[in-house]
Amino acid sequence: MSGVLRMDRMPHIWCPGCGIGSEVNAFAEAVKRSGIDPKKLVVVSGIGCTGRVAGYVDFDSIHTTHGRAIPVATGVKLANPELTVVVFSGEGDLTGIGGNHLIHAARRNMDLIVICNNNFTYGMTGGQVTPTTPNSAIASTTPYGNYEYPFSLPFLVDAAGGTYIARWTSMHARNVTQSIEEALQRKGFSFIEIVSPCTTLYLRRNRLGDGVDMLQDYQEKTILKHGADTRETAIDFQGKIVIGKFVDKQKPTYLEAVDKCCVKLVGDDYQLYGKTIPEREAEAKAEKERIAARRAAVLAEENKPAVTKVSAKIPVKTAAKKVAAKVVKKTAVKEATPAKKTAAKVPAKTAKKAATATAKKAAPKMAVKAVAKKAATKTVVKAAAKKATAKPSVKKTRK
Ligand SMILES: Cc1ncc(C[n+]2csc(CCOP(=O)(O)OP(=O)(O)O)c2C)c(N)n1
Ligand code: SF4
Ligand SMILES: [Mg+2]
Repeated sequence: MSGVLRMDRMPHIWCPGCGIGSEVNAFAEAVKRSGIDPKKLVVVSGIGCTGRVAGYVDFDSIHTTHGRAIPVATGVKLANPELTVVVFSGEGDLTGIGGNHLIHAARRNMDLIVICNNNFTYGMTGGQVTPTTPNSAIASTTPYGNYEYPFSLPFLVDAAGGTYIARWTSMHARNVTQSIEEALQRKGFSFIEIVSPCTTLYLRRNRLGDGVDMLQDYQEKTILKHGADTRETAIDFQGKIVIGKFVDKQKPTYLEAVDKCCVKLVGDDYQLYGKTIPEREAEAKAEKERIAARRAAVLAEENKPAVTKVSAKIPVKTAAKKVAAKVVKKTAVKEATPAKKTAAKVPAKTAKKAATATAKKAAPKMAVKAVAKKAATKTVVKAAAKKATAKPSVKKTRK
């Protein structure tokens, strides 16, 4: 995950079994696979446990005030339309205090990707009821059970005008990655809800077990239904959870609508940030091609077969040692044979010197040296052979 997450900030603050970690992992994977230039990606979070995501990603990011992630992200996008802007926040932040911003960004088809961690509770502040807490569920503020009717987020965002809407649980890591990858490639308002366990507050207070119990529960209770009518995606307490990609449609984004209106007023001379529409379109096309090339490279790397030859992995030093051991395994006499061939070429004086030096050392070592240097004389060979056969054994050398 290095290059995507700030590993120097680990360990993170999330509780064991909390779903946020898996979601961040899936997000990191999606970014890596998408081919998006990390320098052109911005992550914005509000306040809450999920809001901490902005602090862990290795991109430009903003940890903004409670409920204000979407307006801040909108500002970033309008200031520099070349950026890909992702909002990663909790359902309390996005649909409670920030609910107004959510529906208006969806209505405008603002070019944003909103990843909403829905754990049915205000995790960071102690487990209060939120706009998605299922009816009858217990929260710190509804100790006798929630008597309100919750939002179904896909239905809310669909009604408001969102153009890409999907829902998964934190157990569906691969689907989450695919959805985020898809959203990163498209224009307009994308909303991805991820139902996730808040083990410490929601699960414990409702006696639903731990994180693993909830993953099992998700496995049993989820119904995959791509293209489902969002009116049928409500979640009852411990009831079925409809998951899938519900909406994927095209309509002009906010910036495209602004362009269209301004061209009508100003004519073809209209410029945004000093660039005409054809200039911006050409730049966008070139960037798209760069993204496609990077994505193809990442996918090709993923499909590359792993290096299987063990020998290729052996570090040079180890390989050398192995060769040496092989040489030593044979007796010194045997090893001396190739040396014999070169013996005649070496002057007698050198031979005497070498013989004295090598005789002091252990025979196996000497044998290795002899082969490597190919410089032993007949005398050396004889001396080495004598010593090697007489004393040191292979066993001793292995020690
Ligand atoms: C203006 C304001 N009101 C209230 C708070 C307190 N507060 C901080 S986080 C939070 C709830 C966050 O819940 P959610 O967005 O669901 O995130 P989670 O912790 O569940 O991931 C609240 C109410 C605040 N920080 N600022
Ligand atoms: S309090 Fe809940 S949401 Fe927050 S980190 Fe812990 S389990 Fe996750
Ligand atoms: Mg929450």
